[in-house]
Amino acid sequence: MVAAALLAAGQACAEDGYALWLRHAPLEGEALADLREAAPIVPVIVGRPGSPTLAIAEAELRRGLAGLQGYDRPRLTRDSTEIVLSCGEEKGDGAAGFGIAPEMIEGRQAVVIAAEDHVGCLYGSFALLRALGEGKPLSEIRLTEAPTMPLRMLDHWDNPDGTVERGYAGRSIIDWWHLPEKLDPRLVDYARANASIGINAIAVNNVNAKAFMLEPRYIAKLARLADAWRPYGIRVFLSARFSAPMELGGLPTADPLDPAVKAWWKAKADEIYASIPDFGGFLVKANSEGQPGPQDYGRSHAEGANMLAAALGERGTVIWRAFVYRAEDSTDRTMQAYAEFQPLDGQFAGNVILQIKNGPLDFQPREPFHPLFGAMPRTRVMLEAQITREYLGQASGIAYLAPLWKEVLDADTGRGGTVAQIVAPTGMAGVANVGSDRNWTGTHFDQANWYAFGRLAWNPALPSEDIAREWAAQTFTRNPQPLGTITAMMLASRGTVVDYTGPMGLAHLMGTGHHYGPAPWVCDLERPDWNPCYYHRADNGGVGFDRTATGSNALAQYAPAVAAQWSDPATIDPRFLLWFHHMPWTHRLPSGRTLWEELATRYDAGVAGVDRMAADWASLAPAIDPERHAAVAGDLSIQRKEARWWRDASLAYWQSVNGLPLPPDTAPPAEPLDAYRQRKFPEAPGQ
Ligand code: GCW
Repeated sequence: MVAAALLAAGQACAEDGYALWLRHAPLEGEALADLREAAPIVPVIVGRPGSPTLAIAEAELRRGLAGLQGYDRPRLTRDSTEIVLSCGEEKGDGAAGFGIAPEMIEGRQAVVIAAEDHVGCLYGSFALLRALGEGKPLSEIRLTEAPTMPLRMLDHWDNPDGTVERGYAGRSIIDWWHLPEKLDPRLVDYARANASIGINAIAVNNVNAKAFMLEPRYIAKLARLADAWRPYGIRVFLSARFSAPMELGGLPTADPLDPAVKAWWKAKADEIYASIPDFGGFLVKANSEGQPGPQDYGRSHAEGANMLAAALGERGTVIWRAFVYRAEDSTDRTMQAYAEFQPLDGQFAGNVILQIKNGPLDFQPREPFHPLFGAMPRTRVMLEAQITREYLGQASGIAYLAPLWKEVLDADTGRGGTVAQIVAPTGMAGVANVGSDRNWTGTHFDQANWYAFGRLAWNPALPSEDIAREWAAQTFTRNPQPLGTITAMMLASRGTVVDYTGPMGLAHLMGTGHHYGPAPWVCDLERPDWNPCYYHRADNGGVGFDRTATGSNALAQYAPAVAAQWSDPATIDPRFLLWFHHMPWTHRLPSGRTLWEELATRYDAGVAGVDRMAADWASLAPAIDPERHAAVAGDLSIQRKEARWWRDASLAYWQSVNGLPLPPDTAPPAEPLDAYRQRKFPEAPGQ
């Protein structure tokens, strides 16, 4: 009774976040009247035969339209607008996209979703619901869209035992142990959410892979997943351990040029394709962080990748990761992947894609784009982003990552286009952030990162702001005033995290192993390049990594025009200053402040930014359902604490190195440096 009265009054009711952006909450005001009057009939399918994919499109439209009209099932009138799915005969992969337009058909009002194939029609159905969900009138929706990138992929770092490397949202959503007999219905909801944003490929397991996942029993499990996801236009990929021929096949070597090794992989691929005819292929982390690879046998990455590519043949793709670096190599770590791979340009088989992280280090809150983009014109390359926030506060508070990815996608490589243009013919992968938590991603706002990743892989030209607004309108509220507040909070959030964790180009200052919280003082780890000190190089004289010609000269890996924009500390974008330059603490910046003063200002801005988010969110209480409002308020109070901790620990540490007094108006850290150094978190999640 009470709930009904609240609903009738248009009040929000309790929600747990499971529905994601697919809530289809009832429209309000004119938009509601408009859609109720149109009373869409869902759908009339032309272009039979039908398929599971079209059945899903139809069910989604039915469910979504009813929800938006505030009914439990669609209601018809004599003048109902027909929704017509006009699709080609094949299931297809949706690559040609869809069109949506109003039309008169035999004197009746209709909205036609037209596509060359069934998956295109599914994408069009979700797009129609998205536009309505943002409050656009049905009769005014006209869209023509096709995905920019063919491969729009999620990489799961999920282990077969249910743990998730760098996962902060509970356990893996894949219950490998009980597959193939038991398929959690949640995995179908997962596919549905992914299809709604155009994701079409999923690598199901950690790149630090177990060989046994190639055993027949796992192929059966994988086949069950592939069957469940196929109607949603999603293909499965498997992370493969390079040494599997030894571990599973009993061979004495995994040398990619060894005939027995080649034969083993060929037979394995045949076995997989016998159960999964549209298997996507293998994702491989080789000769990186202890993983086996072709270099163990004196072979190159290209020789390793090409051997696997030959085993797959035309049926699939090898996605080979460029994330390699060696402790024994004293070269600046950010230069090692380029040094390793650039000379191999032109040597990779046509069905190999090189997957390159957005920056040359490792998913830091801010990095310049990776110099390999544009530098391998004869190699298919794709972008790897991290949706899970390993280095950006994990699952605390809010950090909306579209601006981070846009910074990279929009960067001009100086070698034939922006990063987005370079990867457009291939694709983009994101390390997934979902887990068994009821809201999927640990915090409600982390859903936005999953959403934004999919939207950008579909269309990298979309502005971060538009994505934030459409997500928030579907997820929280369409009411313009609170919607504007949420959008603004999201847009500022990543810059805020950069400010309180590592401003001005500082990077990799996080705690050892778990990467949670500040630890800029760590200087004594066995591997030099795992030490924060390796990256900040702070001493009494200054701070920052000299990557100019007087230092590591990492700048030389970029196109000359790009290098030029970063080579002079006087003209460089200050956000990258300490990434490329070692500067005196007393160096004067364009702002008029010294470097030391500027750093203190940025840390304070970070803390203030989080306080502002918390206050803005508090002001939204009347506009958001109480359950999610309280959950986000809790997330933000954690983030407020963490921002202060980062600021205080960092300032205390820098001060211990530079011996300078705190700049005027800078509050002293709450505790002495040693207190921060003593904090230990052996139980931190995600390791
Ligand atoms: O960011 C680092 C992570 C590792 C990860 C590695 C990689 C899967 O700390 O946990 O391993 O990158 O991308 O391979």
